[in-house]
Amino acid sequence: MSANDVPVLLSERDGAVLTLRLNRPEALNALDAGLCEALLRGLEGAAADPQVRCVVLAASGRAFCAGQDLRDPAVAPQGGAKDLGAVVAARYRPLVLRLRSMPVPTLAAVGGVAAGAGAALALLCDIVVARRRAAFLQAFAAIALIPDSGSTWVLPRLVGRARAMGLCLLGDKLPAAQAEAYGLIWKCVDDEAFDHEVAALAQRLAAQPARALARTRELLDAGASSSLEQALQAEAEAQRELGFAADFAEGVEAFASRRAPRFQDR
Ligand code: T3D
Repeated sequence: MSANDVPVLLSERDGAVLTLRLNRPEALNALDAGLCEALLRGLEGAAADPQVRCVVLAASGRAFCAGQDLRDPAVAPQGGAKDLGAVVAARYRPLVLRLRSMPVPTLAAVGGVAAGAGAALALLCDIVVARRRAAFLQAFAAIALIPDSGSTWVLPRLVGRARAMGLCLLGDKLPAAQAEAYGLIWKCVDDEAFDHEVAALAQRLAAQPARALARTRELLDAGASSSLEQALQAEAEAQRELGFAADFAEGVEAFASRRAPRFQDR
């Protein structure tokens, strides 16, 4: 809850889709301790709920998220320097690890600017769609910090070293259309089509085989830094597991019967 009893995170259910909506629009959804904690709890709840098959990360107001709340007394340098390493380890590490290991697909719906740790959280989702008016900002250099919350890991993987360096060192706002052209995000969507596109994509993801998708994420992440031999081994192990799972039988049966599959494994 915020000081005026408004929840800092809203949970909205539409069938098997859970939307977690950052809700501090007056602060451009900047992340303070309360919001980080609420988001972690929201993700943990979704991971534990067998009825949830897709999580959408969204936000209220004109921004997606302005990153760390710079007015938060835990980080604000006024009144004495703070241990930012401790803040990052306590707040962002668990959040990033939870987000990246969700048992269901994650979709970031970026409706406005995503800066600093806010950009990292969006870019760590499986699929990122952004409103045309949105932008991505590596805000760290402007305040003499390094990119954190997994940014140094995810950025070069998405766009390569040259673009990651340019984005981080220069700190220019990258408009959504260019983010799509760079391969930083899945899709830039016209403003008026955004809500419909997000809802449709979330429902599609929710109908997909969640366990196979979660394994796919794991393997793609691991494959980026493993040998071909290791990747082949990991693929064989995952395929063995999935071959014994009910969703595989359901998928093959649905294919043979020319009907839509009803996947249930997580
Ligand atoms: O600290 C640690 O533990 C390390 C962890 C770091 C993780 C990080 O995320 S570091 C990066 C922190 N974020 C930033 O540095 C971004 C700062 N904000 C901006 O660059 C701009 O505000 C935006 C590009 C996000 C939006 O620009 P614009 O022009 O649309 O809005 P604005 O006028 O700058 O901001 C509107 C209000 O939001 C304003 O408040 P006011 O004057 O109306 O009362 C502004 O101060 C406030 N605001 C914006 N960002 C933050 C913020 N308040 C607190 N924290 C913010 N990050």
